[in-house]
Amino acid sequence: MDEKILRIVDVNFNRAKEGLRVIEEVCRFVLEDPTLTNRVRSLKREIITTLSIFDTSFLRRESEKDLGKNFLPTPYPDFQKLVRANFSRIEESLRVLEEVLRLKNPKVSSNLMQIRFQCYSLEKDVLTALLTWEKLKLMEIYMIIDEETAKKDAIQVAREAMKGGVKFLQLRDKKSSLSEFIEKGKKIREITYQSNAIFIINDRIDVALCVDADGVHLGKKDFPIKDARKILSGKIIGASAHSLEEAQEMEKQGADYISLGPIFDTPFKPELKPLGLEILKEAKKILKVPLVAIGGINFNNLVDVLKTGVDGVAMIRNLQEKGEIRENCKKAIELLKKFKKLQGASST
Ligand code: TZP
Ligand code: MG
Repeated sequence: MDEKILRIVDVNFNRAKEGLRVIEEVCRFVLEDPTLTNRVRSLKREIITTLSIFDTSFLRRESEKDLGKNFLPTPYPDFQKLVRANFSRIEESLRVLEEVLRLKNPKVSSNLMQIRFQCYSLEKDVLTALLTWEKLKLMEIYMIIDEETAKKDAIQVAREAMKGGVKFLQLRDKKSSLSEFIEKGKKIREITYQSNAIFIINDRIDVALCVDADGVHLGKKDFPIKDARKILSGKIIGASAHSLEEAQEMEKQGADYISLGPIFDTPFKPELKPLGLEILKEAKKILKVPLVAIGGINFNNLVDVLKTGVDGVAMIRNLQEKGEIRENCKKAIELLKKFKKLQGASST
């Protein structure tokens, strides 16, 4: 085949492989997602097999003469941008290969087109997973609104929580009618959007969809996680567990995070025996998804809970019962910051 065509094939083959390697590492080490990692690998294998008939030997490479070697790379502000840029490189390379090889080998060209389309859907899934991963990082202080505890309207509670700096908020409402639940949900969605906070609806996937929440939190008796996933594509699905076995089962069903509790006594779950702190350490060892501790967590035990290595701490009463919601939220965030600072200092 024409030397010039082979050179274009060599350059774009390499570019696609390099880009896929970057995506593979993000799926493997950042998202820690074996399914996505394997999808990236198999796409790479398909490209290699498709192009293996060409002699794109390194002997043909003339890197010194390549005009691209002096292009200045722009820095990426986050993983989303890095992943997007690398998918663009891969897709552009595949498109070049497809176009150039159409001159000589239309069969290979149309195979490459199929691969490019697979790449588009992989991109969507990796970016969705990354967005969920980024949102879940905000759950360190996870506030659950409960009007009865706050003795305030949920909208007011949400406003105060945002002023207090909370970035992860759940609306739990077992008393309102469905229409009232939706109405409150819509208003809190507006408020959380303005503060770039994550908004989760408890129990109801229909309400979560209707108000465009970031996700839903489900218990064992709620909508099954696997079925919820079919309906709520791209949304966070959290699940409650009351034992290690349940936590593992919920993870297996596809939960994005697990809340485990009650860790201490709480009037919300009088029928359940408190699990204590040790179970959190065990759960951290066996779960791959983020873990949230819940039940009876207050300013006195918060640091002990954080020391177990959990990814988030969910609270109702501690943030809403006594005095100012805004002040309570600020205090919890301050404690978390101090803890992280100390932890950072001790690990260096
Ligand atoms: N699930 C397990 S414990 C709990 C829920 C909803 C209630 C937590 O409330 P509090 O006031 O933080 O103990
Ligand atoms: Mg529930």
